[in-house]
Amino acid sequence: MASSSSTNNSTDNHTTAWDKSSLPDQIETFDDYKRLYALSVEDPNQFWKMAAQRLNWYQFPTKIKNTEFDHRTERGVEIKWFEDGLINVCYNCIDRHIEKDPKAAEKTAIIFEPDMPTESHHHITYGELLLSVKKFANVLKKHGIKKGDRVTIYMPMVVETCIALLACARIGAIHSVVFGGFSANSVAERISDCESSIVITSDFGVRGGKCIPLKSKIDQAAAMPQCTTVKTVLVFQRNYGLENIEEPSSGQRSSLEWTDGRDFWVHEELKTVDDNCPPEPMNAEDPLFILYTSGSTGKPKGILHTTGGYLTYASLTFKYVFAYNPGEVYMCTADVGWITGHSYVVYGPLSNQAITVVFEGIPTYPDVSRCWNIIDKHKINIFYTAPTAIRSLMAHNDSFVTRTSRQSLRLLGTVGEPINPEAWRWYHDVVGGGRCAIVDTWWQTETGGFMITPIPNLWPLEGGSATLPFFGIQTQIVDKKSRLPLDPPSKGELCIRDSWPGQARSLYRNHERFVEVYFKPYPGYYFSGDGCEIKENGYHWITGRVDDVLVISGHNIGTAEVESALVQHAGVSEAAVVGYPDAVKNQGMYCFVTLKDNVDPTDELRKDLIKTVRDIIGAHVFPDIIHFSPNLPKTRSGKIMRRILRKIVEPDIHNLGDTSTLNDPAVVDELIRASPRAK
Ligand code: 6R9
Repeated sequence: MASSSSTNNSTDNHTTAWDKSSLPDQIETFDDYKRLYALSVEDPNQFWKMAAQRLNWYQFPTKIKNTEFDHRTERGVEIKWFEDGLINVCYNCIDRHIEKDPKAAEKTAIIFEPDMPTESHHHITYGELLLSVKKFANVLKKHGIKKGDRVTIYMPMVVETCIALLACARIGAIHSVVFGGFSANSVAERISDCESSIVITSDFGVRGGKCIPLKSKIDQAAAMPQCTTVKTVLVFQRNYGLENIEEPSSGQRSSLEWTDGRDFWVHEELKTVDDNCPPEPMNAEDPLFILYTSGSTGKPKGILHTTGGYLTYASLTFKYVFAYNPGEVYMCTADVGWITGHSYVVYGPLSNQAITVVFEGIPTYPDVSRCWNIIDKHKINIFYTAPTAIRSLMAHNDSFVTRTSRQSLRLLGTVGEPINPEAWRWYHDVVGGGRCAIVDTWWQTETGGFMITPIPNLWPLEGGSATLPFFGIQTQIVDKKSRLPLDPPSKGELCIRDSWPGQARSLYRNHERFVEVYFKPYPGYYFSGDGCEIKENGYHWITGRVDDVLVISGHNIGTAEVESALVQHAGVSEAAVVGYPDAVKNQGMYCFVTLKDNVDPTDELRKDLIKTVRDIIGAHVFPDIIHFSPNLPKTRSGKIMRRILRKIVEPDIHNLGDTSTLNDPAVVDELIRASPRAK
């Protein structure tokens, strides 16, 4: 196995001070940040060459950056990083740690925390992970999978899922993970879009005390007319201690349907292969994975990430933003079905030889202390989750948190949505005991890794602001009306001026749509689809998706701002605000509000909430309708689906669009029944 070349040995220097030819181990001061940031935008070739040196290449690239953002040029939008480099992602996540120090084989890579706290957890060492990955990669090979083939992965949050990703990366197959909550129909759509011949799944998953059938969904998906490519289904067995699990229907577990010649148990297949599986040297621009995200309309978008740039970026952002120290225990609650799981459960942590926790369950099972108990149980130092989880946990008595110790915590993080200042404060004061910084990381499936984020303890935090851009990221606010770039301080739509290595290269087999969605809106820029305000001090405040701005009586009102005001009221747990057409004011403001436990939905409270919003934002802001609802429609990754709420209040309830990503579709019917406008 080739390892570091002589120009590529910076990993050995990490204990020494920054010598300007390699990146420092950690960013220690604001001055260091400023100096390196300046270098990263003035000389991206030098900066990203140093970042790439943190990895081990078979052939270190001679070309670093080769990108074009302007679709009007002859070349058109094209993004290439490290294009003549050869590298393997799996090798960088496992083998190289052991080759550098054989003792690493005995060190923990993954801690598995099962859904049921009483079921035993286990530690998987780097040595064990390597063996499992090699063997599973050989199972894939045995079934004909080779470099460039697409592999659909439909799995629960278990270690085997990480093994499946890494095994694909090892042999150069392109994985497409589909979150285990998606319907058979959605899986079928995603399988057929990328034409996978193989699906990796599990007999079932376990989540929140319930058994979730996965294999049977694949049976259904594979039987659908649009799904014609599946030749092989590899089935993991969720076969450890499973008393007290609620089955979806009687006998589900015992009566798995089986198609001979297509379906194979992984544990049986593993007995037939050896453990010799050298990693495949991949070109830096060979695809690593496809991950589907829902677009605002139509078919899901198959976001395509490639090998060298993605890993360089996921690895460096993980190291610096979590200021990760060897031996620390890190936990991210995201599912591997989302980009956060790809970059910050698997690839970012493992490429840094971190200890990463894989949590099978949910934060509210068996009770709302679960996350804090896990932190104590595994002595977690870094905890990364989503604002929606924080808000739902915050709605309960603080004693669920304070009865745990949480002394091991050093750093907290959030991702997925703007965090309202109240939730930020609670997370900081109650969960972190006031001791831990919070990294509010703004990024997207398309960006591969963190884009705007604090680096801990280098500059003051302001709850609700993702603060400053990461190295190499040049943010640009543009004005929606004039289409012109605005100098800060400014408020408008958030674009990025130049490429970074972690950026998606295209949509799978649909470059045209990629250019259409991300590059045509503001020629020469990557358009994020988010609104943002950059204040005097340079801090970035993400205001939510730009389609979430209301124009009421000539005033632009960010729905996120109103939501943040509503949740400052002591009785409110969560709020979602959307507009509806109004002949007089252009739009009216409709607020869906979830109250905390034991708070009554009275008219008195309605008035009080309107007053709260006007007090906080201004008298020009007036919630027209306040609709109390115990639940809001959410995606399975916890984002409120405002698109559906807009349809309910418009009202246009017969065109709700794609609802396949909803966590609980019944919520929508309930809202329609109770809405004064959905008649
Ligand atoms: C990583 C991830 C991307 C969208 C993004 C934005 C929202 C993510 C955020 C945030 C405010 C943050 N978002 N992080 N908004 N502050 N720290 O979530 O990827 O699922 O593709 O969603 O999420 O609206 O555009 P993805």
